[in-house]
This record gives sequence, C-alpha cells and structure tokens, in this order.
Amino acid sequence: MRKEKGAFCLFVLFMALAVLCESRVVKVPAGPLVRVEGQSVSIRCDVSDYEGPPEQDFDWNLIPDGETSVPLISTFEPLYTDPSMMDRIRSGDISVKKLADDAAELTIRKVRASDSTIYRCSTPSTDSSVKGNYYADVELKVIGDSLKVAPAISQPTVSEGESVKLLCNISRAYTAHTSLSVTWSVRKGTTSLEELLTFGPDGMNVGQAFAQRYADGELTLVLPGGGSYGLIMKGVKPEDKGVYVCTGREWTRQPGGGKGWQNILERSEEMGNVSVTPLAQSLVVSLEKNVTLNVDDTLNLTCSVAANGLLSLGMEVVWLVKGLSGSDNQQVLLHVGRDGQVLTGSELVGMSRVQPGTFRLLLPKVQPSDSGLYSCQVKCWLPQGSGGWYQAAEKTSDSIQVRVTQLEPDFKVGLTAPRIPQFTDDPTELLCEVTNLLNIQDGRLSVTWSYANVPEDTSRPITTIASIDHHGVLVPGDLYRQRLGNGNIAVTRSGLSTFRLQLLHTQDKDMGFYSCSVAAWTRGHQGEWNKAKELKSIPVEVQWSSKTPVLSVAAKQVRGASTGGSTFEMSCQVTGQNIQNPGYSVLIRFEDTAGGKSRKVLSLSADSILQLEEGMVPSRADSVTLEKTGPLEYHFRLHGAQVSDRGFYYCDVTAWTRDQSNTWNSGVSAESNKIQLDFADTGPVFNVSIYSDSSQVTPGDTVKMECIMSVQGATSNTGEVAYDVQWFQSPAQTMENGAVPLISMDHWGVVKKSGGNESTLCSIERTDRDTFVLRVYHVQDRDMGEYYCTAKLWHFSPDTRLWSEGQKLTSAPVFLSINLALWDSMKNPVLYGLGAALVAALLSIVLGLITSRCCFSRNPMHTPRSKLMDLEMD
Ligand SMILES: *[C@@H]1O[C@H](CO)[C@@H](O)[C@H](O)[C@H]1NC(C)=O
Ligand SMILES: *[C@@H]1O[C@H](CO)[C@@H](O)[C@H](O)[C@H]1NC(C)=O
Ligand SMILES: *[C@@H]1O[C@H](CO)[C@@H](O)[C@H](O)[C@H]1NC(C)=O
Ligand SMILES: *[C@@H]1O[C@H](CO)[C@@H](O)[C@H](O)[C@H]1NC(C)=O
Ligand SMILES: *[C@@H]1O[C@H](CO)[C@@H](O)[C@H](O)[C@H]1NC(C)=O
Ligand SMILES: CC(=O)N[C@H]1CO[C@H](CO)[C@@H](O)[C@@H]1O
Repeated sequence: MRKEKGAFCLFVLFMALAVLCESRVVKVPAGPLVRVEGQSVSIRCDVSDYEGPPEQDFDWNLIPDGETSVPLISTFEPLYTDPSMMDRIRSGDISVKKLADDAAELTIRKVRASDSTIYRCSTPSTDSSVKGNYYADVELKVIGDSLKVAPAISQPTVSEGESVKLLCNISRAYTAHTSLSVTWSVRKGTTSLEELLTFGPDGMNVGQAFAQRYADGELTLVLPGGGSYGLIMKGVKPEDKGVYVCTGREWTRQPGGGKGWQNILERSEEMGNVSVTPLAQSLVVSLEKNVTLNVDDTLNLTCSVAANGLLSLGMEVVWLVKGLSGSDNQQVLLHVGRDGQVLTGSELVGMSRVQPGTFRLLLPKVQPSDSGLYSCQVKCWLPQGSGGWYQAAEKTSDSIQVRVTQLEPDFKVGLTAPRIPQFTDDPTELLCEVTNLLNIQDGRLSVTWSYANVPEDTSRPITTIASIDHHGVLVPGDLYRQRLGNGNIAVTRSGLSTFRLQLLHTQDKDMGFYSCSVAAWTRGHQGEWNKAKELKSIPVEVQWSSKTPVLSVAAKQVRGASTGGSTFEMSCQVTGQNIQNPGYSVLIRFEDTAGGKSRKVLSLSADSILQLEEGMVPSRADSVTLEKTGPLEYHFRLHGAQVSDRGFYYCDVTAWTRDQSNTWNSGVSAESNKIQLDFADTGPVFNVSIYSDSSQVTPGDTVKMECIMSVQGATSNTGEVAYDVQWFQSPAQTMENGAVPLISMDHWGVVKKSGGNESTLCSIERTDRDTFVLRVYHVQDRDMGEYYCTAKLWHFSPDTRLWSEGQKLTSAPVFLSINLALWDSMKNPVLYGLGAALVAALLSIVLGLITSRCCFSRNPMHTPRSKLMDLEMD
C-alpha cells in the first residue's frame, strides 16, 4: 500500500517536476540552536518541492561525529530508534510530531548536555528521480546554566542630590551564539518592579517612568567592559529610595534566522536598599553666639551651613532680624539669591561667601536700634533636569542676640580725709576724688555725701548730708539743711572730679562713717539725662576720743587785808584739759557771805580786756586790778579795803576756743575756791593835812587856810564820814593844855566861835566833804603865829546804822607871819639895793662870759634856783 501510495506520489512529483523542473528541499532552522540544560527544544523540519504523494515521512538522526548516523526517531517507522535512545523515546522525553504533510517537529522536553550534536532531518524519497536534497542538518548546543549576576551599589545611603552607582557584573561560561541584556529596576515599597533601564541584547530601553530623567541626563550608563555594567543615577531624591534589582538575561536568536531574540536564561539579584537622606534632614544652619557691641562697631555675623553634598547645593540666604521687644515683627535684613544677587536689603549691609557654606554678614556702624535677634535662613536648591533647580530644603538658624550698647562711663572713686578732728569742735574735711574717668564725653558727674553711724549696716538708714546733682545744684539732706544753711557744713566741688565736704565744727554726734557716692550721667537720645553708673566710696571713719574738756581753777590768797584800807591780793591758777588752744576769761566774783548773792567785780576777757563789772561802783575803778601774771595765772588786787569789801572772792574762769573765723567760742567754765577778805572793823583811817596859800600877808589882808582830810577804809560817796573840826591859833603845847579853839564845826555842821577876843574875825567853811577852809579877815599882827587844826572822825556804820566816833588827829602847824610898817619904810631902800646888786651881778656875769670866751674855757653854769618858797620864814 505504501508502495502504491509512493508510486502515486512519485507520479505526482514527476508530473510536477516535469512541469516545473522542481527538486526536493528539506529545511531545518539555521543553527546552532542553543539551549540550556533542562530546557526544551523543538526543531521543525519542512520539506517542499517534492514529487509523489503529498504526505511525507521524516526521520531524525543524530550525527555525533559528522559521519556516523544514529537513528533517533521517525514519523514512519516506530522501530527506527537506536536502542541507546529508546528510553527517552519511551518516556516521551523525545518525540516527533507531524505538523502537516510536509512538516514535522522534533521535541526534546529536557535537553541534556549530551544532546549537543547535529540533528539531521531526512525525508525518504517519493520522487521520480533523485533531485534536490533529502535531508538537512541543524546543530543543537546544550549549555550549562552559567549565568551569574553580581550586583553592587556604590553606597547604600545617599543624600538627596547625590549620585548613586548601580553596578551589575554579569558573566556566563558560554558566549557564542548568545547575547546578554542587563536590566536595572527598583521596587518601592510593596509595589512591583519598576524598570529603570535595560541594556541589550539589541540597543537600550528606558523605563517609562524614567524616560524624563534619562532625557535630563540623570541616568548614565557606564560600560567598563568585562561583563561589568554600571548605571549612574544622579540627583537622587527621597522618592528614589527602594530596593534596586539587577536582572541579567541570556538571549539566543529566534530560530529561523529572524530578528527576534529568545530569552534562554534570566537571573535577578537584589542590589540592595538605597536609602536617600532628605537634604532637610542633614541641613544644619547655625549662627555664632550672642554678641554685644558698642555703638559704631561693625556687626560681624557668620552663618554656617552644613549639609551632605554641600558643594552641589545652591544656597539662597536670608538674614532676618527681630527687635528685642516681644512685639516687634521679624524683618528681612538682607536677602541674597542663589546666584549671589541681592534681592532685598540696603547698601549698608553686606554679605560675603567666605567659603562654601559660610556666609558673613557685615553691618558697619551699628546703632542701638540695630539691637535684636538675628537669624539666618538658608534655602537649599538642587539641580534638576537640564539646568533646572528645585528647592530641596529650607532651614533657619536659632536666633542670636545682638546687643548694641553705649560705652558705659567708667571711673573710680576714692575718699580721703585730709582733716580729721582731734577734739570736739575741730574742723573735718573729706575729699572725694574721681579718677580713671573714661567714656564720660559730654556726660556729667554728681555726688552724694552720706553719713552712717555704723559701717556697712544695711538695716540702719544712711543719712544723706547733701548732694551736688548733675546740674551742679546743691541739694541739702533733710537733717542737714540747717547746718548747710548757716555755713557750718560746706559741700563744694573743685574741678571736674574733686568733691569736698567740710564740717567746720565737728560735733560728737558727727562721729561716724562718711561716704561719697558719685554718679555719671549721660545724655539719652532725647537729650534727657540718664544715670549711667554710680559708685560708692569706701566709708571713711571720723572718730576721735571724745574727751570732755576739764577746767579747774584754784584760788590762793597772796596778801590778806588785816585792816580797813589795806590791800588784798589773791591769785587764781587755771588748769585746762582737753581744750584745744584755749583762751581764758576771768571774772572776779564776790559774795558778802559764803553762798550768798554773787556780784561781779572785775573781768579780764580772753582778749585781755579789763572791765569793771556792775557789782563795783565806778569810783572804785582804781581800787581793783586784775592781771595775767603767768600763762595760766591771774592776779587780783584790791586796794584800800573797806568794810563793805569784806566777803568772799573767787575766780570764775571760762575757756574759749577760736573757730575758723577766729572768733571766740565759749566752752566750759569753772569757779575757784573762795578766798575770804576779812578784817576787824576799826572804822576809817584818815590823815589830816593843812595848807595855806599865803603865809606872808600884810595887815588887813584876808588869810585862807585849808584843813584837808584824806580818808581810807570807808566808802566816800554817801557821806558816811563826818568830822568835828577845830582850828587853833597857838603853839602846840598850849593846845594840849586845853587851849580854846579859834573856831570849830562839829559833824552836824554846827559852827562855834570862841567868845574871848573880839578882834579876830574868822569863818569856817566845808568846801567839800573832806576839806574845811578857815578864813581870817583883816589880819593884824596879833594874828601872827602857828595855826593848826584838829579833826575827829565820825563814820556811819551801815551795819549798825549808827554814827560812831573815830580817831582824833591834829594837823601839823602852819605859821602865819605878817609884814609890819618896818617893811613899808624899808621897801624902797631894799628895792634900790636889790637893783644895784642886780646891775653888779649882770656886769659880773658879762665880765665872766667875756673872760670865759677869751680863755676858750667852758665852765659849768650855775643853775639859778627856780623856786624859792619857804613857808618857815622867821
Ligand atoms: C565586577 O567586575 C569588576 C571588573 O570586572 C570587578 O572589579 C568588580 O569587583 C566586580 N564586582 C562584583 C560585585 O563582582
Ligand atoms: C530594604 O529595606 C526595607 C525597609 O526599609 C526592608 O524591609 C527590606 O528587607 C530591605 N531589603 C533589603 C534587601 O535589604
Ligand atoms: C543669647 O541671649 C539670649 C537672651 O538673653 C539667651 O536666652 C541665650 O541663652 C543666649 N545664648 C547664648 C549662646 O549665650
Ligand atoms: C569677622 O569675624 C571673623 C572671625 O569671626 C574675622 O576673621 C573677620 O576678619 C571679621 N571681619 C571683619 C570685617 O571684621
Ligand atoms: C598819814 O600820813 C602819814 C605821814 O605822812 C603817813 O605815814 C600815813 O600813811 C598816812 N595815813 C593815811 C591813812 O593816809
Ligand atoms: C581873851 C583874849 O584872848 N584876849 C586877848 C585879846 O587881844 C589882846 C591883845 O592882843 C590880848 O592881850 C588879850 O589877851
């Protein structure tokens, strides 16, 4: 049957060949076919241009060495197979299948390495003649699975904007007839793989999502060769984070010589996690510490930026300032763009880029209004795409405090005491000196003096003595107002920086601690004065041992008056202690009885002015003296002590000190012991003397004779003495024999004349208290003779209020002589005789002068008697 059929086929073939001159063509795919062990391979075999029946048979043989042929399988003969291959045929591993009359396919389900050989497809001839080829060979190569993918990532953590290199090494053992491809892809989160780029086997393919970035040049393929494939991804962004996967594929050409590729091997390896640190996370913007500047200084602030990938960053810097008070708004001081262009800001402010990431702000000539909280804001830009940028992060530094202050005045205060009192009432002088004065410019100083009685005790109030304010006005403290007002305390200023406090009379209560407090005042913006600094001196202690002045006076009797009219003397010795440069005034006081009423007698002032005090009658001024007889000794003398002077005398001494103005100020006083002046009251003592103005009278003249009493021991102003006066004309002896007085006046003023001789005419007159005048009228020769007066003293005792009789005294005699008629007769001869004697005397004088002249001799001249008065002329 087959023969028939074959014959028919051949016939047809023949016919066809006859018509077309055809010849048989057996065709298998072009080889070699490459398969990996275990993979399946199907080899199709076509036959055409044959004669005979349309249905053809196919035999597959193996040609291991090019000559021997090992039958493998046949579509026609089941027993065709070589026994060595039987098992695989039976197991169906190797099979053949008719695809059409003229096509069959050999399939090996799992190729083995040993399957690598030449496979021959042959068709038994149905042709009328042998024409064309009856078989075709194709080589099958079974290779091992040697594909290896070794990925590597340059760094697992990259910063935003940086690049990451995704490296993939692919290797395989067999390279002929196959091609490789490498694919980079990423899995973000749980989503499926996203392809970045595939290289090979023909050309390159970019994943859809990455097309733009590839176009922007952010994906670069690096092919160093040797199976190493790198992909550099630039400008990574946080969303690029994920697990990167590298897939290597081995391709073989599609059977049939088409353009397509068949993937025979594929291997994927996770390259690892790439985590992207956002720029915002690594960006640190900082400013330095707080600054304090003086006016006109330059503000110099440095803003430091730290970030990963600093160099590739574009930075936009904004300097912000906010006033110090909470209500102030933040303002932009300076805004510099990425390209260094100033977007906002005045010309005064400058910013420089010291080095990448370091910006320096300079603001010259700062004013207090520039004080504030400064911060620096940095916006970081990263390149994106072709020439584009995007803002990746923005950070503002902590603000620092800039304080602009005026230069504070500075100085030192020293307090010294040029004068500290040694005694109460001494002057005190304190000097408050300001030194090392800085930054005062047009400022001023004020001073406040204060006093405290204990040092450094805050619980005790400090008393303000006075201030000199910054206008130079003296402001007295309340408690010192009066003493400042009367000049007792002086607060002055000398020069710019020296202040003086003077206490003219330092009192015990002024002892304590004095300090001065100096304040510097500066002008504010509105011209107001502000106290910029105040410093207090260390207190100075004003202290002296407060010795109370002691004054004592000791009186001593120098001469006691034993009788009335005698002299009384006493001295006072003054002892002063703790009195500085004293002067003493001495007052003599008198008391009738010890402890009785005191009268002032006489005083000697500190300036040695003697004064009779009101307790002494002016008429006795000459009776008392007070003298300074030693530095501290005073001498009092009382002449003619009277009864009324009896009593107690003592010194009342006052110590005086001189103040600044040299006037005396009284201090302590002291009284001495009392010295008694006492004597027995013997009544007044007196002398009587007689006086006549004319001792030689001619008869008929009136003669005047005075009986003068001088009284001592009694006050003489109140008529406390009186006299019984008698005039006698007779020799003293006769008087003693009971002569009769010529005339008398008793102490009542009653005049009595002796009645006997009528011829003597006389009168008696009391011209003052102590003078009694006797006048004898028409003297005759019988009136010639001795005259004398007697006087008996009467004195009034204030104690007894009675007149008492005192001594009786007789005066010396006075002689009254009378020129009789003899004198008249002798008058002329005597005158002539005297005249002649005078001429002779003159002549002798002239002669004597001439003689002395001629002889050039000088003889002492006889002084003429100037006065010739002789009352006793017999
Ligand atoms: C990839 O190959 C290069 C050179 O061929 C080699 O230097 C590198 O270490 C390899 N990397 C890996 C991950 O094997
Ligand atoms: C990648 O990171 C994710 C979480 O960040 C983690 O769950 C995963 O296991 C990591 N994969 C690799 C390959 O390290
Ligand atoms: C700067 O000054 C402010 C305000 O006085 C203060 O709170 C801050 O601690 C200061 N900072 C430094 C670094 O001294
Ligand atoms: C600013 O301060 C820095 C140091 O902090 C210094 O090097 C620089 O010279 C200063 N610039 C000016 C203008 O003072
Ligand atoms: C009285 O005179 C005598 C003699 O001249 C004299 O010594 C005496 O002191 C006088 N007495 C008085 C109290 O004056
Ligand atoms: C009383 C008395 O004295 N008489 C005399 C008066 O004067 C004559 C003359 O001188 C005397 O002789 C008296 O004795």
